[in-house]
Amino acid sequence: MNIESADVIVTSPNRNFVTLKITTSDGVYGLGDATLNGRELAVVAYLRDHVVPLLIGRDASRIEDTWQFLYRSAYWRRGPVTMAAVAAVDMALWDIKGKAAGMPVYQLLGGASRTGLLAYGHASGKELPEVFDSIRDHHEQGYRAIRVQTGVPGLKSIYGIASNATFEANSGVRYDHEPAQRGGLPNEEDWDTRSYLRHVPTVFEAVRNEFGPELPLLHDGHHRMTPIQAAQLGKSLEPYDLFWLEDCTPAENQEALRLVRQHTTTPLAIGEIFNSIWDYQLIIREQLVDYVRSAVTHAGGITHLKKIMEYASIYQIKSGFHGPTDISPVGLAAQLHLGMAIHNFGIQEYMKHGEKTDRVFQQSFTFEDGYLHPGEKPGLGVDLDVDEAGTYPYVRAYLPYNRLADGTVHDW
Ligand code: KDG
Ligand code: MG
Repeated sequence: MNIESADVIVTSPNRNFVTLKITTSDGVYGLGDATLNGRELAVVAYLRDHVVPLLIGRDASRIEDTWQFLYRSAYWRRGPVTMAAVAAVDMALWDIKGKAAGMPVYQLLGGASRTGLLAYGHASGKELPEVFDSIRDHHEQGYRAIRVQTGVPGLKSIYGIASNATFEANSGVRYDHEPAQRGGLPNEEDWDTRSYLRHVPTVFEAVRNEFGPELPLLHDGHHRMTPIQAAQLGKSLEPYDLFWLEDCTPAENQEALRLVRQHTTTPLAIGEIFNSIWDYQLIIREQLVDYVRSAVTHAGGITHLKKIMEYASIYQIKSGFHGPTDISPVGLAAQLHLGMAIHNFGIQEYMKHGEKTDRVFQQSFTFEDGYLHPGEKPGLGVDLDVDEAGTYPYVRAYLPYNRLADGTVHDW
């Protein structure tokens, strides 16, 4: 089972995806997701120019060894580009191992620890009535846990609100929030933390009054607060019993969370922009968070995220893997297999892809009654139609950024 070829496939059905396809000498192939939203071609170059030549002729069954070789032999470690590239190789090799064994990957990871994976969807709206409609709509789609993002009075456009502009830019496909704008340059959005801190608790109060105490509700702060502001928000949201408050501060300062923790019992989730276990070293050891947000795609693949989750399990910290539309169906499937197998699964973010994406990637995972399941196909259970993929060429897309009223660039 030596690796005979490795191809990088870039496709853009509504949004950009980067997929690695590894084929072995016995004709088995595996897929890995390497999509890094807004910086996709950096990973393509890293894979094509630096990683693919190292793969040819290697034994495809040696997953751990290949991971260690790619991580250590580069000398330059970590970083989103490197770790997305390593992740894609890792996923593809797990896919191959599953196909060779005739088993879904979750069986190779230890078998099912549960019957399905609780998923949360994204409800949003500029004003309260739209927020309510969006929550109802998600209920009807079967979601049993819902993230709520709201507009803020005085701010034109902010993270997390599905807008008509995004809808049009994505050729009329309703993504519940796809922030990357296709073509052109990054959108500038505006931000005011004090207005946000005043407004958000009023929305959660209204949502609880309308939908009752049972529904698990989540909220994403998207790295925009200082530690003391995050502490204030966590405290003011306590009466509304959030499932979690996500990315309340810029995640690279792990110690900031000590201060947040001292002041609030609102559960915290962090890590969608982390890419290695080292980013979690302090926050897991000091139990500063409750949920690990990394995606298989951005944190070195199944092999590495499994290690992060084993470390987290010592402290009763659970998973809440990142699953927006910029994780391809291959990346999503990989984390569903991992989520099935680990004991400390918490919840899975799930935004549905558009129809075109579903035609490019044939999926066998299912979403029923609020629960995801990776399916029973050998490997990861996702296939890629290369011809269909070829009909959607890459379109440059950028994530937006924020400025404050005085023009200062702010975290988005
Ligand atoms: O590419 C950026 C998105 O993945 C991110 O903005 C989505 O924060 C996000 C989430 O929680 O899904
Ligand atoms: Mg987030």
